[in-house]
Amino acid sequence: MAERILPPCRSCGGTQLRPFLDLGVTPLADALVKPGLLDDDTFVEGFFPLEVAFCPECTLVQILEEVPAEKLFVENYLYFSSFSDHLLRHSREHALGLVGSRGLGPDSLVVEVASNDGYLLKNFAEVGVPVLGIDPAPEPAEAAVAAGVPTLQDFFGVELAERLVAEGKRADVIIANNVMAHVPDLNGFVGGFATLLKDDGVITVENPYVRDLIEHGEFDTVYHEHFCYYSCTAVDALVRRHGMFLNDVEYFPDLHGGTLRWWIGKQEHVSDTAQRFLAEERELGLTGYGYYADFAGRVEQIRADLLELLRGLKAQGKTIAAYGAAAKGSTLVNYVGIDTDLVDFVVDRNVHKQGFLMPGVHQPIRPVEALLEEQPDYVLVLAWNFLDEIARQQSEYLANGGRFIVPVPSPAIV
Ligand code: JHZ
Ligand code: ZN
Repeated sequence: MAERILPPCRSCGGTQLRPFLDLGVTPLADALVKPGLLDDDTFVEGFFPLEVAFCPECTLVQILEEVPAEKLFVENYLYFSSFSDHLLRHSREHALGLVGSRGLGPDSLVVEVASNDGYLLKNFAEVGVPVLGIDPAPEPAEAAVAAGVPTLQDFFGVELAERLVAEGKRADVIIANNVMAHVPDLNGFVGGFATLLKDDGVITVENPYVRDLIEHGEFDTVYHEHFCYYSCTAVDALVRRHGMFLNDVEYFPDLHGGTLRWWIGKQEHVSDTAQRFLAEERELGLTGYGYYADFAGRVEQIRADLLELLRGLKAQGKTIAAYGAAAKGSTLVNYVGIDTDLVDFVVDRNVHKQGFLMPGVHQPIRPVEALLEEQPDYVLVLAWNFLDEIARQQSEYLANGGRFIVPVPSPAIV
């Protein structure tokens, strides 16, 4: 067999990538299907390989496939950040914290990359701090503008940063939440930060932590939008390449299954916390392939256990629905093979997703009220990261005898 040629690492360019998880071929996680399309003979749903690898040179975990960003974030992107109360609270606290600690005022500029529907920047705008959002997804970006958050509908990179600087714009604060994973050209992206940031400015980047992904079996957060899966070590190497430093780290265990916030600046003053995170990653072995080697086996076990659980319930004549037409939900149902024989429908609070079908397996997406109307015996919580928030909202469904199933870290009725 001919030797397989793998792409170079997205961060360091190294050519030694070592694959450790193969999720087969899956549809694009946010490519919800318009119902009429299934009757259209010309409709072909795209399926793409989904395989994860480790770079031994800079430690970055990444997928091998590169689906064009336009296809991911312009044509098929109905994710609206504002549908989670938890995320809105978390974002508001961060914004108000920055206004205080950085002394932001009418002469400052806060730029957010992947500003979505303005869920975060509106907090700065409310207290009179000038903001600029950047986001290529049409629907969320239009919602942001309507909410009073000036937004450039575009992808961020060095080129856009240079254009802004030429217009006299430099940022005191750059925020990039849940986007550094979404970037095919990582060095162009981080290079753009360096160009746009004032010398004494600060960047905060949030992203799910690869350590949580591995330790808690969160394989469903792997999908084509997520090119990369970060540790502090990988971020440190990446930003240093662009003359910046990872100066501090915060951890939010309950956000998106475990999220880190990295504080990055042009001057080096690395906190004890940041050093501790880096040291811990070395001790735990996140910097070597061995840490990832048994993950595929664990994922396979989750698949087998979940199928057994769902099939067992169906055999007893139980009805099952799912909660959350999340991107991660799409990976889960497609990889595990949860079709309409097992789960009848999916509910989601995001009105933009309702009426569509889940990618690949095609359950209809309905408003959350459908849970009380139909009172299915079980609800598979695809948005398990919001389990508490959802349980509070669905107290009536639960009081009526409904039960939740969570898929990870191991399938369980809760
Ligand atoms: P949610 C998102 O992934 C999008 P997804 C993105 N790709 C990313 O990188 C990660 O986050 C970090 C709905 N919902 O946020 C809203 C309710 O219906 O976990 C969403 O459709 N009721 C940028 O898509 C879905 O569930 C609720 O009460 O995997 C949750 O999707 C709540 C809280 C949410 O992420
Ligand atoms: Zn690398």
